[in-house]
Amino acid sequence: VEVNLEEQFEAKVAKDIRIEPKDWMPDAYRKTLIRQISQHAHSEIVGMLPEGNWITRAPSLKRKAILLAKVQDEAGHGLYLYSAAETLGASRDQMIADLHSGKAKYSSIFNYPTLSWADIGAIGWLVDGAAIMNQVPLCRTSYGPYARAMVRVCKEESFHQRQGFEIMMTLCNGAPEQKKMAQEAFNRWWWPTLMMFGPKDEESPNTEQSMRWRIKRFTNDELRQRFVDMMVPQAEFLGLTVPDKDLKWNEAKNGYDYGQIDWDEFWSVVKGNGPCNKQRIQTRVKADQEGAWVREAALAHAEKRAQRERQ
Ligand code: FAQ
Repeated sequence: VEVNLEEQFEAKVAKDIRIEPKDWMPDAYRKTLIRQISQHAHSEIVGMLPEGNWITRAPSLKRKAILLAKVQDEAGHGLYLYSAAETLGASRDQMIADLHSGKAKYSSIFNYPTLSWADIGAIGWLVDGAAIMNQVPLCRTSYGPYARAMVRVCKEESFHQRQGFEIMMTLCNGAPEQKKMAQEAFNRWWWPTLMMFGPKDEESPNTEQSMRWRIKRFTNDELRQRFVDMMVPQAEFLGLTVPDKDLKWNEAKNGYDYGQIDWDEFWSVVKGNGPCNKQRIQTRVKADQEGAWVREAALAHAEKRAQRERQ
């Protein structure tokens, strides 16, 4: 029976028929999805922190309202993604406990500090740009609830990227000091953004199987290359210099060659030793502790209402 189920599963995946929560699936497929979706959820939640740092310091009321809306969208994305992971049998309490204990991974990018307002522009433009590049193909991922969550997430990410690009435009068309701020933020975020796509294909243990299961639709290096090719003209349009002396158009491959990524830095950040890892986790743990009374009160209230209805 098992063999038959496995064959049916493979056939569905091959035909691009979505796998749904109650369908049979191999344990390893379930496990890898829980891993990827929970990491993605944690990234959205931790991803609120670098930008949250600037909400009270945004340069105008309008900028503040826009940033507040963007950060709230990220909270929403985290919640859809935790729900998608729950459909696979993962417990939300366990996922959050794993984040807080340092056991669970989340995107390396959110362990870098936001030093100036231009970093908020750079995050929207580059980090959300990379997120879209990675997530648009995930709208066609083989697991139904994840694919459907990605559709809405991508719409919101497109708005986020435009707001980031618009901040960069304003700075680049402003005073020389503003242009300088934009270039410095670009210099800080460019390389860490390239690392978001994950290790090189030959060093990515999960890619091959995830491609076979159509969880991933492109490899890490394919998406990274597309991202570089998309961003270079945008940087030129802004009048900014890509901080990579090895960047060069390659006619033969119809794309840019780019310099060496510092993989030691990447793994050091992934292992918890980036500039802000400890602070990020501490902030989440503190928020969890300080919010405990709200969860208890909500549960007590729900219980009281249920009791009243039973009477
Ligand atoms: N950081 O074998 P692979 C956002 C880990 S966007 C940390 O290649 P895989 C929106 C990887 O988990 C950011 N760890 O793994 C936003 C694996 O570890 P494991 C989130 C990384 O899964 C914008 C190991 O290295 N987006 O949040 C990273 O096939 C602005 C080996 O790697 C997603 O999560 C990294 N950068 O490919 C929010 C998208 N890269 O578990 C706020 C969905 C790799 O074996 C503000 N995820 N690792 O111990 C994916 O597409 C994939 O999971 C990849 C990694 C491509 C990230």
